[in-house]
Amino acid sequence: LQIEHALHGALEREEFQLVYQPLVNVDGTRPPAIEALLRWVCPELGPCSPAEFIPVAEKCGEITRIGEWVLNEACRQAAAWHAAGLMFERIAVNVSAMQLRERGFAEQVIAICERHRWPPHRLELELTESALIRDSDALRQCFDTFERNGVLLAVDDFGTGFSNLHYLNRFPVQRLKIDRSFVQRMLHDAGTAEVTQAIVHLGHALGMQVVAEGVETRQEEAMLLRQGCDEIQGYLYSRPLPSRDMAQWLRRCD
Ligand code: G
Ligand code: G
Ligand code: MN
Ligand code: NA
Repeated sequence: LQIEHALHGALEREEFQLVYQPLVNVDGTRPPAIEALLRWVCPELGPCSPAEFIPVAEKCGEITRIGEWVLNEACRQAAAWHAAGLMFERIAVNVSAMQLRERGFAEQVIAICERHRWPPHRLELELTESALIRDSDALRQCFDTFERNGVLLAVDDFGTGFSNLHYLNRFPVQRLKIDRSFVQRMLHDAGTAEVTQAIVHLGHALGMQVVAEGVETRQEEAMLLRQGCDEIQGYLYSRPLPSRDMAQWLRRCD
């Protein structure tokens, strides 16, 4: 209730900010991608994680406006970086299952791309598995619009939910992101390493790329590379950074 109260009007008071974290392409043939992550410093409650306030925003309906702000701000920033000559392959934005179910969501996404002249094929939406457990005409239409326009889809935190593998194959998903809990355990637990290897094989069998998130050490990176992972994300390369620091990181990387 405290969070719900504090969320009300937080957008107007400009309390939200995006930070950015790179996803590094393993073979170095493509520039990195960038994921936008939402941050909220509430004047009363202090810093509040999206893991805490997104579920509240979903329940009270604020997610619609907050999600639109995130998409708009991420595309605005991405277009500004590209205009400044910074190289990166795509911008990834987290989208909640509830946003996906809103009427006209796909059209809103395309309109935001057009507003900032950001190519839709350079925008990736990160969905959780909960968005993919059911099929419906509305969801199908939404995904059709994304596919027609080239908007990319990734499944975030893969392995922690209950994906319907049938839908995973039918929906136009280009990428799986192995949840960081697997990465944290894989060096110490042979069973977990087999799970990450199986996810890489599954993704590749479905024609998808596979990303490992939460990679913190060279040893984790080495094992993931041996397993055939396509992209690596984690503190090993960079923590999530404010936009100016992200721009610097991209310049150094060039
Ligand atoms: O960045 P951090 O580790 O605090 O993120 C915690 C969780 O919040 C992660 O699951 C992440 O995917 C989610 N998250 C971060 N930013 C956004 C956002 O803009 N929208 C949604 N729906 N989830 C987000
Ligand atoms: O669910 P999602 O993958 O969107 O969550 C991303 C969150 O994971 C971000 O909030 C970010 O702060 C966190 N994160 C990113 N890289 C690492 C990492 O290497 N280690 C840990 N512990 N957390 C990470
Ligand atoms: Mn994510
Ligand atoms: Na994740």
